[in-house]
Amino acid sequence: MANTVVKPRTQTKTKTARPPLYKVILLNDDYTPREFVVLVLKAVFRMNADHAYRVMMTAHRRGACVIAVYARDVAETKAKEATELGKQKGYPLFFTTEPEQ
Ligand code: TYC
Repeated sequence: MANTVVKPRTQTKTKTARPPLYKVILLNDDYTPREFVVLVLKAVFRMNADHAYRVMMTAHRRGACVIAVYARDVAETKAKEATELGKQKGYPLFFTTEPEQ
């Protein structure tokens, strides 16, 4: 239209950058008792008994299982804490992290 007034955009949208997410991965081993893996998953990753058991069995059968995604520092701290709990008992239980994608 000839008389259309076009208003310039003056509003700026603030986009908050999301921190990149990191996966925490549980690795299987031949020595850590299943019940202990479940206990650690419940304690460190706040899983209920059923979820913890299913995650443990997935790692047991497939060799590894992605258990959760967090911001990098949270993922690394939880992986370290969980690995340390196994170490204290002399188990080779291991949790690692990697960037999502
Ligand atoms: N494979 C172990 C066993 O048979 C149990 C286990 C499951 C250990 C999952 C680690 O991430 C793991 N006792």
